[in-house]
Amino acid sequence: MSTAYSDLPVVRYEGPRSTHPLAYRWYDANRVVLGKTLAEHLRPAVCYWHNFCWKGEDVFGLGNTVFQRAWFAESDPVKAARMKLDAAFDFFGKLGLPWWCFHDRDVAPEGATLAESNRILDGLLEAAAKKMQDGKVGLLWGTANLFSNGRYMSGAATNPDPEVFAYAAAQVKHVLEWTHRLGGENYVLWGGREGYETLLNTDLKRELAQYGRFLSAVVEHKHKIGFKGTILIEPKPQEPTKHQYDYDSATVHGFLKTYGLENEVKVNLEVNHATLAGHSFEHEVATACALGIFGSIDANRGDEQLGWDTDQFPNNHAALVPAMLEIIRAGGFTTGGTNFDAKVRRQSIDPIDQLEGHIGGMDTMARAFLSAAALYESGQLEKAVSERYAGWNGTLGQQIQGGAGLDELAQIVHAQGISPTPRSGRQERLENVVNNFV
Ligand code: XLS
Ligand code: NI
Ligand code: NI
Repeated sequence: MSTAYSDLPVVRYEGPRSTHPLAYRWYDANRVVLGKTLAEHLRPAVCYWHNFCWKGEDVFGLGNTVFQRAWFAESDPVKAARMKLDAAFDFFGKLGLPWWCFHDRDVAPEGATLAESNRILDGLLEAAAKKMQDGKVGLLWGTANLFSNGRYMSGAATNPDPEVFAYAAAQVKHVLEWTHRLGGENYVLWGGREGYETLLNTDLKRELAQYGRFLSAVVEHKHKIGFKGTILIEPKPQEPTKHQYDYDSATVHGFLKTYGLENEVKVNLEVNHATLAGHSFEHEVATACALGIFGSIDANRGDEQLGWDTDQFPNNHAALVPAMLEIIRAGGFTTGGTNFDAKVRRQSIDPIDQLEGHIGGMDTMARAFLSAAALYESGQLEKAVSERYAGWNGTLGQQIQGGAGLDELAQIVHAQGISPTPRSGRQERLENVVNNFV
């Protein structure tokens, strides 16, 4: 069977000096660092939607397919979905990356009813299961598309109409069960339309409660079917809604606490979603790690001049070193991984462009990881940080952590004549240390 990707070579690691455009220069999958291979540390995944579903359209070119792929030209939607599936697995094989991710509606077209949609999806995912039998590609996560169809225009779980809530629940049940069957490591919920356009027509309190109920139902069902993977929420502050409820790591954590789900659900953090929320990516990772909800990442980048989710491939490893360091400090991924939620630009119309986008993205993530691992192993930052907080291991620090109150602390200050002396944070020195490793 020939696909859009058949003529492309299998990508191999050739090292930093290679000038071959279709070789990895930094991603040496089997290289062992910090006790594990790079493939095990990064757990890279190729996403279905940007690669095989997006036709290169933009809002000024709606209905104008610029990517010529056989499955876009096929008029029978189920046949087209089969061709797309063959092409997808061909592409995964060329990259040699170990994981993939999908939305239900990426893989299969919608039918007239949910029952029909499920039947079509079953056929396609049975075929995907067969392709996965050789064990070369596993499912990092599955998810249900609860944002494209018009029924979800006012949200899925947070819709004012309970029928939409129920429909979304039924859709998630099916995809969660399939994710389980395909051995998925995680199940993702990105609440693209779980938010509001205007408060004038919105009962925010009610919508949050609906969302809490929905998420609890997902967790209950996960346990009912014995799914051992992690349920992940993917925070994003806005787009498509003006305000999205899953704004960032801290907001999601507060939400999970409210519904008693903080030990059940973690976050899938996307680089450019962090930027859109006004944070750095490392801030989002560090916050999630500190709050115990770090799960997985969606690797991509935005554009400094554009305030939306441009989903470009990461290409600046230095910018990602601080986030990688946070991931390493927190002990790395467990069920999570690095999903390339990234696409080529509209003018990059050839299949080879997609291959090169992933090669660059993979090398960027690998190089960032290697730099962060070396930085971590040098111990220089860890030493500086532990020295900075050393006082907390002393008597006073212990007293405070032991619950000393205002009276007791006031007494100590007066009795010991405490008068703190400010100390430099040494930011420039530490920035110079980081620069020695990028
Ligand atoms: C959109 C999101 C989406 C999720 C999966 O901005 O990144 O692609 O990753 O629904
Ligand atoms: Ni995104
Ligand atoms: Ni994403």
